[in-house]
Amino acid sequence: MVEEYGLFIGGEWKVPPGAHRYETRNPANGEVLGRFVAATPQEVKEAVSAAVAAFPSWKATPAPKRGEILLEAARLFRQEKERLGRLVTREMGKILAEGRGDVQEAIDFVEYMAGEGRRFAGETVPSELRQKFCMTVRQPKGVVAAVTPWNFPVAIPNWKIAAALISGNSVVFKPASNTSACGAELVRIYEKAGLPPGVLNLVTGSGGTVGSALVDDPRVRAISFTGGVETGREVYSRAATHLKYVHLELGGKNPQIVLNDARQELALEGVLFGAFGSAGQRCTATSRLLVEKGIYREFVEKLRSRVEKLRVGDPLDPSIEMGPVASTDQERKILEYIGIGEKEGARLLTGGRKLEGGPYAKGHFLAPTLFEAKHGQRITKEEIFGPVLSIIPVEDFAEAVRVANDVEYGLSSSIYTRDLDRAYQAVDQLEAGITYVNAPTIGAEVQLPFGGVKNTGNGGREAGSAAIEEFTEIKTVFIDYSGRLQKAQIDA
Ligand code: UN1
Repeated sequence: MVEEYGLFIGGEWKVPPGAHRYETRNPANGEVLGRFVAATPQEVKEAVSAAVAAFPSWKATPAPKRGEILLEAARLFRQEKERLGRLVTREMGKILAEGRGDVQEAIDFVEYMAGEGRRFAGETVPSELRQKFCMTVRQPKGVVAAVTPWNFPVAIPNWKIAAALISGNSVVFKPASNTSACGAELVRIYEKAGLPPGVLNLVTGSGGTVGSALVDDPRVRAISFTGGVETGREVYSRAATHLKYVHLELGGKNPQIVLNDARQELALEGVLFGAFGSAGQRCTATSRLLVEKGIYREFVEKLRSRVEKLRVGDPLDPSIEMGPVASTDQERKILEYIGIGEKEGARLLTGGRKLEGGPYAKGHFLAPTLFEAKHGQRITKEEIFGPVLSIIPVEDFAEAVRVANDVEYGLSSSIYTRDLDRAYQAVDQLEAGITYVNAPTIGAEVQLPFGGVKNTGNGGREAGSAAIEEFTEIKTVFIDYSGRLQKAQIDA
């Protein structure tokens, strides 16, 4: 039975008469998972109106009380972890352990934000005048739009929604269209947790229609967007007309550096997990491996033999290590990049093709792919977002850093070495928002800021201590209890 979902506007699930419908499908076997409303610009306006109406009373709700609702949502996410984890796997194809991990990341973050309801700190500083008190308080921005990707269909929406809600904003949420069931189920949890009507609204449909309507509606004061760099640029420039706050989390081309003195086995496990976890469909995925020449041949040979043994197949099967890629579009784009790699003369070490027949017949399965590439070839510079790793030999640490930095993105990065000096030098020199030492490029934890430099974004961070900054304005407050007019900056 295929579940039918409506839009969630002002606390009610609605299927507008004559609504145009679309479906999501399991990328492993084509099974239809849900039917959704392709919202019209008019319906997006209604959702924004509901959020506008709900805002004052949500803003006035004490932050600890908002936190109680979040804590209840976290409890429900925990209770539903298995069901939602399976849904993540069925709707976007990452293996079940990672589907559960996606939900766990949401639980971690929602709990963390619930606690923020009792902190939500400002600052107090002295005044230059007598009997005058100075402080800052945090206030919500207003109506915010959360526009989210399909690769973490439960975790990433929660990074945005939970942080926006604890800060007192009302939210209009647009999930990626191919993971709309995860989006809708997540909204049901907030509804069940007792969120007042209109505080969180769901509009499903395409970025072109629904996303655009949100970006262009002047009542939406902030947009938090995770997705591709081209869309990000368009969101940013269109929102600029209204001087909206825009948070962007875009691509990555994340390197793992392996120096001669690295623990090789550890570095091997790291790159396997970083490059082929979620079939390489993470912004943080390892897409370049830079190996120092002393161990290059040996390391690459070991890696090739490990990659050839990776078990690809039904992501619900616990023995499987890599599932399908998420959609027809993904499959097409990744195969296109594999073609580009071959044409540009990169050496295909393994993979490089679609898996067909038998258990693969109805799904978007690709063989995990290794290229020996030269820095500068397109596959070493552009984001592929799939199970394709470019391996690049480097002379030494200095060249590794130079190559690592010579791309337009700067999200995550990793170095494997036992040399403490080198490790710290990497922390200093790698142009990335995140650097791991002796750990893969993936696996960020929610209590730390997440984001990147260069074309990965526009300077913001989400999660961690940055989460509240993303969704609040600072109000500066002066309280003069002297009973006379005191003049700052004016000589007495
Ligand atoms: C993303 O790929 O967009 O660090 C987010 C990680 C995860 C989050 C990734 N915790 O890989």
